[in-house]
Amino acid sequence: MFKSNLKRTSSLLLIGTLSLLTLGTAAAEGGDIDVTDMVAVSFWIATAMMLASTVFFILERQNVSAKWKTSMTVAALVTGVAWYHYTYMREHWVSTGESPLVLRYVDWLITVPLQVSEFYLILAAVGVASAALFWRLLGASLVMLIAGFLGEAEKAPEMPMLVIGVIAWVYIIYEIWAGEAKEKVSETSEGTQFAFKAMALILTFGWAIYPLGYYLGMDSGASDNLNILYNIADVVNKTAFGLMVWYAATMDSKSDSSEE
Ligand SMILES: *C/C=C(C)/C=C/C=C(C)/C=C/C1=C(C)CCCC1(C)C
Repeated sequence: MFKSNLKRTSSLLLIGTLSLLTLGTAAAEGGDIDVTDMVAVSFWIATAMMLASTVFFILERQNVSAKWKTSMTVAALVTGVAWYHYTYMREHWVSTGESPLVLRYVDWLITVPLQVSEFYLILAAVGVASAALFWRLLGASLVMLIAGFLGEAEKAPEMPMLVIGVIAWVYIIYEIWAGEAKEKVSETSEGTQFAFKAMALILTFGWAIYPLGYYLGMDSGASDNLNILYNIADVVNKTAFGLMVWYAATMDSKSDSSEE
């Protein structure tokens, strides 16, 4: 009892300190946005969602059983890193009206590997994933992101880069739905099975929003569509992804405590 109160107090202190440290950047200048600027509104909503999710995942970490704690930490890191970048991306959009291309890809370059690690961690903890699977997924996601960046930055032709990116993404989907983890996962806990299913669905349907945004943004001057879709996609794939992990964790944590 005392110990868990202590833990809770220390995590609240941590959050409090972090919030104070970052308030300056979070509440950036240029807070005025045009009411007709839907892209700016979507940047603001995504920023707030990322912050709220981060706080939620950190606090809820206390309520899940030990084996899920690392997964909750990684979920909080994903939304936390995204929140940090969103405060700048939002500012970039509001003050220039242009896509925050570099910031966006810097964020993805950190958060996508973190999510791949999350996927691997959950499966590796129950012995159904090999390190080789992790490296294959990481490699494919890097190919996907680098192709996307080169295309969007107009350092390489946009359409071929989209095709390369999509091939890498389809390969990831294939690994998940038909690869080595698939058969073995049915022997694991209810929570792990749920997390696996949810992640497979998110990587297939949630991730599909990104190539759509890229495609619609290829028309120069269509950066509104691209940014709104990317912002929605980030909320779905980071917040919802973390929530699925949290839900899976609570499923297992409940059955663990009733066994005691
Ligand atoms: C938190 C950020 C996430 C989960 C970002 C995911 C990004 C993608 C799935 C991007 C996919 C793309 C393709 C499939 C084709 C090429 C263009 C990209 C990079 C937008």
